[in-house]
Amino acid sequence: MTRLDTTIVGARVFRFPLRAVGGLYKMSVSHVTEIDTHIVELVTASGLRGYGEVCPLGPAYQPEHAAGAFAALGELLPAVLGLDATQTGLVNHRMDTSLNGHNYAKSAIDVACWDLWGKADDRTVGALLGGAHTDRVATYWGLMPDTAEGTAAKAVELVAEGYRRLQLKTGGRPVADDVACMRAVAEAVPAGTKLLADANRGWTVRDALEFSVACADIPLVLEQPCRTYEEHRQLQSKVAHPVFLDESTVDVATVARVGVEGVAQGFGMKLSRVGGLTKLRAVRDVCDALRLPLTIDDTWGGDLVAAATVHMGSTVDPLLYEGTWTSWRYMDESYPTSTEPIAPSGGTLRVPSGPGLGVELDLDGLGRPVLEAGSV
Ligand code: 0XW
Ligand code: MG
Repeated sequence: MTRLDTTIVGARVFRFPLRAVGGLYKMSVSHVTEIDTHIVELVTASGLRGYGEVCPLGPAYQPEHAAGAFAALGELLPAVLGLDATQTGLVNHRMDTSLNGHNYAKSAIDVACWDLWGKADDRTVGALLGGAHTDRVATYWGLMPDTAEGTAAKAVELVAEGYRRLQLKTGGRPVADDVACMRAVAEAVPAGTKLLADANRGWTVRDALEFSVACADIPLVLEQPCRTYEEHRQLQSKVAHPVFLDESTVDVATVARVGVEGVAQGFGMKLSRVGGLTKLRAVRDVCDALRLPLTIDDTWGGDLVAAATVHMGSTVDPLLYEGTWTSWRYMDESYPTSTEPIAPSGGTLRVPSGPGLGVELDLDGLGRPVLEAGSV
C-alpha cells in the first residue's frame, strides 16, 4: 500500500470567539468574559488536512494571550512547511529553533500534526500515543468563588450528576471564606469525593498554611497555591495536605524537578502550556516513572482541544489519572462540528473513535482565515 504523502505544504488559521456562560469565568487573580480561540489547519501534499487549536484563558492566567498566539503562529507556520507532519519530533525541533518560547502557539501546530498522522494511518491519536485504557474518561468541575451555601448546593448537584472530583476556586478573598466554603462542601458531599482548593497562584505562603491548618481534618489537595517554586518549597512538609502544581509546571524539566525534589505530589497539566502532545507525552511518562498523579487539561477551547486532551488522558495509567477538564459547559457556544460534541455526561467525557483527533469541523462556520502560509 502506498502511504499518503504527509509533507506539510500549507496552513491556515481561523479565529472564533468563545464566550463564557453568564459572561464570566472567575478565578482568584484573573477572570475572562470572551476569548478568541485560534484553529490551525495544516494541509499536506496529498490533500489531507489536520487541525489543532490554541485558546489561552485570557491574558492574565499564564504568560499567554490570544494576540500572542496569532503573532507566534505567523512566525512558526512558514517554518514547518516542507516537514513530514508524522515526524513530530522534527516538527517540534524546527519550531523550537525558529521561535524561542511561545509553547502555546506551538501546541496547536503539534496537535494538528498528530491529527494528520492519525488520519494518514487510520488510527486514533490515543492509539498513536501508546493506546487508550478506556473510551470514556473522568472529568471534574471547577467551582467559582461563591458563598458556602451556594458552593455546597452546586457541589451536591454535581455529585448527583456523576462528578467525583471538585475543584474549588480559592484566593482573592479572606482565607476564612475559603475555609467556610470547603467545610460546607466536605460536609455535603459523600466521603471519597476528591476535593481540591485551587488558588490559581492567589495565596501567599501564610494564606496556604492558614487554610491547610484550618482544614486539617478534610482530605483535600492544595492546587497551585502560590506563584513561585520557592514559595511552594517553603510549604513542603509544613502543610497538612498534598500540593499539586498547575501554572508553575511549564515544561518536562520542571515536572521532573518537582517530582524528584518532592515539592509537589501531583499536577494539573495543560496541553498548551507544555507545547502540545509530543511534549505532554514526555510529561506523562515522567509522571508515570515517578508515580505522580496528573490531570490532562487545557486552558480553554472547543472540541479540538477537548479531543486532544481526552485522547492523551485515556492513555495515562488509570492509577495516576485525575481526569480531564474541558470548557464545554462553561461556554455559551463553540465552533461548529459535524461530529458529536465531546460534552460531559455522568461526570465523564467520550473519547472520539474516528481517525486522528476524531473531530470533523464545519469549515463554513469558521469564516475567512486570518492567516495563510504555503499552498492551501
Ligand atoms: C479549572 N481549570 C482546569 C480550567 C481553567 O483553565 C483553569 C483551570 C485550573 O485548574 O487552573
Ligand atoms: Mg489549576
